[in-house]
This record gives sequence, structure tokens and C-alpha cells, in this order.
Amino acid sequence: MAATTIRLSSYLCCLLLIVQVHSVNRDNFKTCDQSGFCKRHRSLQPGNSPYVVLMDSLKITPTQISVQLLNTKTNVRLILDLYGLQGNTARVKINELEPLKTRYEIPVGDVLVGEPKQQDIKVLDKASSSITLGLENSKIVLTYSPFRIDFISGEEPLVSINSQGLLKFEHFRKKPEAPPEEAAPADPPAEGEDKKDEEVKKEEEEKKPEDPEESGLWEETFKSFHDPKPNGPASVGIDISFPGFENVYGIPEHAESMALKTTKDTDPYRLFNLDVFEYELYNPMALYGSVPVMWAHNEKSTVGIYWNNAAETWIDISSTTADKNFFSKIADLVKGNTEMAQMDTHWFSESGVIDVFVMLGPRPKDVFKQYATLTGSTELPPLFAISYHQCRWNYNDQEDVKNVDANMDLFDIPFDVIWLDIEHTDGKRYFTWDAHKFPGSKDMLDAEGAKGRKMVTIVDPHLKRDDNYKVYADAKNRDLMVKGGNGGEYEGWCWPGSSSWPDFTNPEVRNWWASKFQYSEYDGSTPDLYIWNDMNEPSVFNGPEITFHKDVLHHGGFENRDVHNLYGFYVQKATAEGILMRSNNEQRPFVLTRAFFAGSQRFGAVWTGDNMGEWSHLKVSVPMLLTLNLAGITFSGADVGGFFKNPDNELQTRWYQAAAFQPFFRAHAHIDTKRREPYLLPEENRNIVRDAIRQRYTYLPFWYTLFYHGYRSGETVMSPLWVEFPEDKSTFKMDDEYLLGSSLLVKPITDQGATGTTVYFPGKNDVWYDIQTYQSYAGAQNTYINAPLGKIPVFQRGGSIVPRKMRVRRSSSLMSADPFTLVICLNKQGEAEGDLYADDYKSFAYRSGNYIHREFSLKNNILTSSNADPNGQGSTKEWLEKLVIVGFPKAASSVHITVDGNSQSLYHSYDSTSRVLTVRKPGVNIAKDFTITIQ
Ligand code: NBV
Repeated sequence: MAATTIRLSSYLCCLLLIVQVHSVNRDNFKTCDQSGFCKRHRSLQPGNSPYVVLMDSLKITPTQISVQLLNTKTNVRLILDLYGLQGNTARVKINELEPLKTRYEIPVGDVLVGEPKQQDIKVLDKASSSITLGLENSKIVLTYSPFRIDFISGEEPLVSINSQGLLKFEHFRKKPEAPPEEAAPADPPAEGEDKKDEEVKKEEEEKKPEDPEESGLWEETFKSFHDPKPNGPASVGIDISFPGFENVYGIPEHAESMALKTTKDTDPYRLFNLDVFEYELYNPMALYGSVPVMWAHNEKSTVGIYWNNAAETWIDISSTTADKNFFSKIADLVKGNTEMAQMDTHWFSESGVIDVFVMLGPRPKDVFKQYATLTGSTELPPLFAISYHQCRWNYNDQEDVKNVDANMDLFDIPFDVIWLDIEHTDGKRYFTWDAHKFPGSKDMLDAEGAKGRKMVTIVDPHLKRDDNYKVYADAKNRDLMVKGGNGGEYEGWCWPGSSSWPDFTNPEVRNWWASKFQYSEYDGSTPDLYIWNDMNEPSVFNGPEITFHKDVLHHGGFENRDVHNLYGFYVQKATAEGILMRSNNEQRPFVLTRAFFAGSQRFGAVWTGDNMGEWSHLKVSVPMLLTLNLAGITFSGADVGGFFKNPDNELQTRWYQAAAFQPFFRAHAHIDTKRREPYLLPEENRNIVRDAIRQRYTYLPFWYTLFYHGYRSGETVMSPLWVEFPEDKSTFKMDDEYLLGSSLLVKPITDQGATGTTVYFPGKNDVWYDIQTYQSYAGAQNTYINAPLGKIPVFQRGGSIVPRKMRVRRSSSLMSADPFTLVICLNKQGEAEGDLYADDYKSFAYRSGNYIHREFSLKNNILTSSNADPNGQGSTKEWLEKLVIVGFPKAASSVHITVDGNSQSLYHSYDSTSRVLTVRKPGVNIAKDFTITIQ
């Protein structure tokens, strides 16, 4: 009886959610005005900083200076630590000198991959009002009163901290006996007994206009949710300006343009991981993940900051002009009277400490590397993970899976992974199978495995509170769950009904969770099964803002308030560790996550959550993915087709075409939508979609090489044009086209009915070739390109060599021994270069040198293949099948290949219309050195 009631109410709860979802219910989510600390920070006026540096306290070591800051209003002291770090990076940390209790800091090794390596900072000048330090080619000036820090390179100021004087650090304090403004209600509602909406409204109406300074210090109420704030106010904030810059980027996740907007007329951008149903576009509302990293870019430099804080964070952005007066005192920059642009940003978090990493570039690829040195790069994914994924909520049963698989084969559409959503479980008990629908999961997995395919099941972090569910019972017995404010196991509602959540911030809990992926624990799993973490913001249907209460207690006695944005990060980390462990650390894991934080790139892929099957959502997916890439989350994608609604055939087709050229490529759909596997499309669309997916497979060697570069260097995979053309101002706000590596330019069609688009081809001296027709287009100009439904505007850069595999099979692993084609697009000098990375595509053997990395260069009509990396000692069966040399001026009289001193002539043909010379069957093993000479 009890079980039935729970099940029924759980379904009702979900049903309600589904029925409600027609557009975002903004009322569910706080505005800045409804958040005490946001109001308190936002109301600060520039130029009133109460903080001064206490010079007498200055301590200098070779890599660090420490000094106290005094709040002249409250007399509370802070401690400022400024470190020089290797790689043109600095770190500014501000904490309370003597806090009443320890303030939360993210453990080193979790987000930061390790303790950052320090670098000498030389004292260049010590004056009575400031101290100047030298870090590599940059200068850091610490001004005493009012306190500010400026970073200067050459004579260019790049970053200023607290130049507006907005530093606010709410020290821990004892609760005043009876704060007059906020006398605690006689009987504050207990957790779970939150007040009724009408009651709250009435109380609010009765309230006098608040002093923002005093707003919500000791408790807050949002809708019917009461936040008792047992530790009182603890927020921290400061302003960070970028003199000389007009554009800033980053801080995902928002459904927003790539170049961030000023927030004068809106709320600040919010970072607070939330499950936002049917999110709206182009606004600063928080979404599922948070990466507090921001870049500023102009023609000369790229710099940025990483704000190392896991609490709810808001960021205001405004554009202004730089204070040349001030800068003329610390740098000799004032040449002429022209004004210098400046972007001002203001960051504030609900708790924790101020811990800002300043990355000084100076080039886009330098800052990506600097950031990857701190938080890690995207791990090299297994090849199947960058292939095509077929998902739906839900594939109903084994028969359904078998049919989808068979139909994909029937229609010659390759795919690597078929996904199972929550309905595959026994009553939303993760790590289990519905015994009627999936009686033989192993057979099903083996059948997929036989075709080189994999499966993914969803494993959410909420556990059904059912003592007969062994995962829950085990967690309960071991006391592994997060606690409510009252100290007992926190209880909330999610898919299974009444649920609890393991405390993933605790390393022991993560180990426990990881152990659940052992084959012996996860019945019916096999090595072909991988994992999807959803709802890990976490999503709590009956919680404030659909998430945890802020006073939920975690490991170490910290509140969810302190760690909120890290919860999903830890869920994915623990899951990835589990998948790794089950193979004795031999096979690469794959885990998709919805919630994320800085550093999540190390654990798998991210998708942009519940988008809609609408053109506007296809369009916004491009800037959203560009921003994720800029924030290090390079392995990212959006649900193809859109999650909610029924996209029409044209939209589906265009979406597939776009996503075939984006890093994570997965079709997905809501349970209430019509079935839409690609073979169900009418013939014309089906053929086009099949072509798009097959093109993805032909480019897998290129994608894999790109991911390898990203793994090694932290570089973006999908990049804004300014990453490769940093001086081209016209690209700074361009977010409807992008580059893959430096070789492919993509301009997806995202408008209904469009039959063409204007493409901007970057690079004054560049030439670009259409990847299908090989027609050439000159750089540094806009050109209208016809793009009827079958056409994806993608262009290869002259001067590049792109490796492909043209024999498309049912899955990527069936192609692993297949030969390569090199597409060589010549630049104006008739030259080109490129590379190829290959290994076993799935294990960690590459870490012990089992890989090949080849470098190709075509010059003076000779193509040379040499080893790009002496550490790569691998061998392979893959060989070279064809060269396609694009932009070649005339037919060749002879072509021959030389390997190990032996030469052999090769068959070749020339198409004078497309100016393509094709060289067939060089036949050489791709791991070998060779030259091919064209005469
Ligand atoms: O597990 C069901 C869905 C999933 O299909 C989707 O991809 C997630 O973003 N999930 C959200 C829960 C409910 C959505 C209404």
C-alpha cells in the first residue's frame, strides 16, 4: 500500500512537471533582487572602497607576497596573498585574517589538478604608495590606498582588481541578539514545512523598503522556502576590469551570445547549477553548469581570470573607458588623447574566499594552456564517443533497441552508441533494469558489441528511499547521504519519488559510488556499457529553485551554499572513476554530464540540457558550444533535433548537419515527442541526414587528432574565428560560424527556409575550399554561399592537410583498420601541412607510447610524412589509400612514392575543372616515413 502511494505520488509529481513545461517558469528561480547577497553587492557604489593595505604587515618571499588589508569601516582585517605562477599567471587570494570558522576552499586536486607551480616575482620598485613586482614579461602593481592591483604587460594595462573599490568581504560574525530589522519569526518553519506562498507574499508586502546593506543577512525566504542561514552573511566580491578591451567571453552556462553583454539593464549573469525547464534564450539566468572563467580579447592580447569559488556567483558586466590618469602613473602608456575602452566586471559569491587566477596570455592559445595547467584539459575520448549517438527518452525495451539498431543498418546510417533513459530501470532505481523490458541486458549489449557498438544507461544521483533497493540501503547504512539542516538524511522528490542524495563532495562516498560500477555490482552491465549522469545540479523537484536547500550539510560540515556548483562535477568524477576502475584502469571511460564546473572536462562530455526543437535553439547552440569550448569544456554538444517539441523535417535535417560538425554528436528527444530516428524521415531528408552522419565518420581521424591536440595543449576544439585570427576585429563577436582546429570553417544553416548564407572567410592571404565541390574562396571577405537543404557550408583552409577515412562502416570501431585519405588543400604558395594522431582508439596504451603522430608537409611538389613525436612508438594496420590535392594547377606527368629508399610510381588523375589531383593507392603503412613526389 505504502509503496503504491509513493509510486503514485511520484508519477503525479512528474506528470505535473511535464504538464507545466511550456516555457520557463521564471518564478521558480531567484532574481538578483530576491537574493540578499546579490542585492548587497550590487548596491555598492564605485569609489568608496573602505580597504587599505597595511604596509607594515608586508611579507615578501621569492614567489609570493602577503599583506593585510584593513576594512577601515569595520576594522576587520583580511589577508591578501599574491603568488607568481608558472606560465605567465598570477593568483590573488583574499581571506579573513582570523575567521570565526574555516571558510570553504575547494580541495586541491579536485578542480585545480594540483598545487599550482610557483614562479619568482621580483620586486621592481617599492614606493610609499605602491609596490611593483615583475612576473615574466608582466608587471604587477599593488597600490596601497585605496587598495588595488594592476597587471601590466609592456606598457599595456591588462587587468585591474578592485580598481572600482567594490571589494566586499563579509566576515563571519556572531548573530546579534535580536537584529531590529529582522527579528526572527517566533517559530521559523522547520525544513520541509516551508511557508505557504500567500503567507509569504503578505509578509513581504508588509515589509518596509529594505536597506540593501542589511538585506537577508541572517535568514532569507524565497517563495515558500525558508533559508535559516545559520552562519549568517559570508559573501565575497570584488571588481575585475580589463582596460583596453571591448569584449569578454566565457562564464558558461547561459543561453547567450558568445560575446557577453553588459548587464546594466538586466540581472547579472548568474552561476548556480540549476535544472531550468524550457530555458529561455539570450538572458543571464543560470543553467545546469558553471565555469567561472572569463576571457578578454583584443587585437593585441588575450587575458582572463578564473574565479575559484563553488558557491552561487553573480557577475555584472559593463563597458566604460579606462582611467588613463591612473595608468599614466604606473605605465608610460598615455600616447595621444584617444580614449581607451575598458570592460568592467564585478564578481560576487555567497560564501568561500576570493581566489582569482589571472592568466596573462598574451595569445588565445596561451590562455587556454594557462587555464588547462590549472584545471586540466579534456581527456582524450575513446573514438566511439566522438562518433554518432542515438538517444531517446526512452528506447522502450530490448526489442525496440534491436529494431533501431536494425533500421540504422538497413538505411546505411552509421551509429556507435544507443542510449537508455530512466525508463530502463526498475522503478528509477539506478544500476537496475526493468526485468520485463530488459530481461537480458547482457545479450543486448553483446549484440551491439558485435557490431562494434556501445550502449549508455542513465545513472542519476538521487536514490530511491526504499530499504529493499540495495544501493540506497547500502548508502543509508554507511551514512553516506547529504544531511538536511536538521542533521538527518536529507529527503526530497525526484523521479523515483522520495529520494536521498549521496554526498559526492566526500571522497569516501565517491569511492563507494565508483565501486557500484564493478561488473559484480552493476548486474547486467558489460564493458560495452557507459554512463550518463543527469539531474546532478542536483535537481530536487520540491526544493528551492528545484535544487537542494542551501543549508543541506556536506562533508566537513560545509553547507550546500558553499559547494553547490561542485555537486554535479563530483557526481561525474566519481562515475568516471567507477568506469575506469571496472577495467582496472585500462580502458578510457565515457560519462556524459548535465551539471558541471571548471575541470569537468577531465571526466567526459557535457550537453546543453533540455533545449527545444525550435530554430532559435539550433541557432543558440553554436554560441553555447563556443562558450563551453572557451571554458575548457571542449567535448560538448546540444541534443540534435531539440529535446522538447516535434521539430519538422527541415529543422531536423539542418540540426544534423550542424551537429555533424560539432564535438559531441547525439540525437535525443523527450518521451512525449513523436519518434524521430533519422530513418523515419522522408526520403529526401533521410538521405541528407545519412550523408551528414556519414561525413562525420569520414572526418573521425581529423576529429580524433583535434581532441588529441586539445588533450595535450588545452586548446579549443570548436573555436571562435578569433582564436586563429586574433587580430581580425570583425570576428570578435562572430558566433554563427566557427573553426574546427585551424583547418575547417563551418557555417551551419540555422534559419528556416534558408537556401544560402553569407560566410565570412577569414585571413587576408588565405584561400578556403568547399569540402564537397572544392570551389575556392578568397579570405578576408564575405561571400554568399548557396546552401539548399542538402548543403552544409564547410570549408577547408588552403595550406592544411586533413586526414579522413572514406570507407564508412556501421560503427567507428569497424573502421579502425581502414586506410586514410589525405585531403591536401594548397595555399597560395602551393604548400600545405597537417598531422594525424592514431592509437588503439580506446585504451590508455597511448600513455606508454603506443601511438603514432605523423606530420605531413607538402612543399615544392613533394609530400613528406615524418614522425611528429619521437615518444610515439606505436604501430598500426592503417595505411594510406589516397591523396586528394586541391588547388593543384595542372595535371602531373608522374607521381612516385619513396619508402625505405625504394621508389614506385603511382596512379594519378587530374580534374581541371575542380583543380584536383588525385593520387591513388600509395599503399604505405601510415606509421612509416615516406615522400611522394609529383612531377
Ligand atoms: O531522464 C529524463 C530526462 C532526460 O531525457 C533529459 O535529457 C534530461 O535533460 N531528464 C532531463 C529528466 C526530465 C526532463 C523533463
